[in-house]
Amino acid sequence: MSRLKRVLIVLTTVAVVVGLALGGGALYLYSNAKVSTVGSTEFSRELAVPPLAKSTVKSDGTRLFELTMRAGEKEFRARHKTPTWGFSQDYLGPTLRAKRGEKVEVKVRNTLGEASTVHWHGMHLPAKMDGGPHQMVAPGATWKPKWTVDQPAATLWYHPHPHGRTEKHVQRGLAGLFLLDDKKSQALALPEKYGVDDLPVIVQDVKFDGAKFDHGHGMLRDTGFLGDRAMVNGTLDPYRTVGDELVRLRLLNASTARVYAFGFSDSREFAQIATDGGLLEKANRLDRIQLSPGERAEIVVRMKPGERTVLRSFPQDNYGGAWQKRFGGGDDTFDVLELRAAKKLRPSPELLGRLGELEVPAGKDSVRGRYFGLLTSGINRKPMAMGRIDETVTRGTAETWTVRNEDGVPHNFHVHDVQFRVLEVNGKEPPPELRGAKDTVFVPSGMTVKLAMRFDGPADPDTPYMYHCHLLYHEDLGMMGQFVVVEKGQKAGQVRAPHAHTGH
Ligand SMILES: [Cu+2]
Repeated sequence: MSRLKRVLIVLTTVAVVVGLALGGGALYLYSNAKVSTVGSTEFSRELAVPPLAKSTVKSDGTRLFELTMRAGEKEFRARHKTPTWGFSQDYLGPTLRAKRGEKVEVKVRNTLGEASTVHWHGMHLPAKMDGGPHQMVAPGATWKPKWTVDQPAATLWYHPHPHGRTEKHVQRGLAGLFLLDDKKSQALALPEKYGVDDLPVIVQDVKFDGAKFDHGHGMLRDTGFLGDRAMVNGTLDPYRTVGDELVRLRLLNASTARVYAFGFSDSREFAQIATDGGLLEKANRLDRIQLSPGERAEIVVRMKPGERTVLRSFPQDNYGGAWQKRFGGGDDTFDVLELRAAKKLRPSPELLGRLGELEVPAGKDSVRGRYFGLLTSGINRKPMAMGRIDETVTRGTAETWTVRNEDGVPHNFHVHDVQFRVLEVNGKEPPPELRGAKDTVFVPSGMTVKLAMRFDGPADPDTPYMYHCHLLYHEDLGMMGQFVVVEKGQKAGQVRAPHAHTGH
């Protein structure tokens, strides 16, 4: 045998062995990346319901809330004390609640060892009050944003938004609900007894390493952190006993990267009554609803006396190719919350007729269009820069924004200050579950959505609002841009370097 031949045989053998090892490794990672908690969830703890935040009314009628960002610890599992962060409690925060037309003020105190912010997700409010990365609250400082609630009844939420640190701050437990009511919503015959037949369902996926949270991303997880079990309102393996025929669930995907497709274990139908920004015009009958991080949906489910059903998240078919689907969590199944109906149920009125009126523009009065190409490396190929204003919009005008996922990875798109209408998904009319006011929309690989929104101000050329991917790892990497609202003819101003509020 010639020397060359021997060398070739050795090289080929090495290549085959390395190839098999890599292939085997990839196969091992692939098969281990799928998670299902069906059958292993015990539903052994009663679902906690976040308390309603106490408030006081000042002499000028302003409703004043107080939130303290603080460190704590919580026994999610017996005898394991997990270090956490929360708003005025160990983990998560109380539910703030206000009415349309009300003036609200929130005293936000930061007792953490590092600066953070509180963003009012879904709220229409002045840019200085938005709680984005330009409204940092230094350790020991207090920030007092105030605004007038001027939008329809909705399930909104609040969470930190420090540039580059949002994933960590939310994962440690900083999140809470902000419910809005209005006269029309209060006149409807919907389940509305908070914590009784109207349940907040804040869904997060978590992973533990001993007593601590494990926030590691794991191999090949391009979307960010994915946990191996679901938690609701800070309760693991939760069940809730309900005493009414109709139960309203206010679903919030407060996870940092995981997308859920909610439905019930027996595939029963439910009625969707609201999207991110409030009530739909009429209820949708569905058996699944997909929510990406930051999105909300209110659903109403009918219960029979004595029965049990499980809110489950099912595998998803629009989650990209086999690889993306597997490593992005699209093949996973989670048992989320067991509902246990009492032996006797209070009768609930039927859901009939019109629910809400959409206040989002229909696209016909849009004065201009803009394009946003989503790539993990940046929106329109520009990573976020705190000192750069990307877009300038005119107060009082409507626009149509086209958002396209140009990536192989799933993303979503969230716009601050406004609610938008989804005009089109891939050139077609959107599915019924997206035909409401939205502030966050899932945009899987290759998808294009057209969104219509109106910028009602107030104008502030120097303080930007954000638009970004709400998969928080992506947001932290720089999948974010800034826009200002200006008066007609006015130019964007200078964005000041971020500074932390130190006032008291
Ligand atoms: Cu993204």
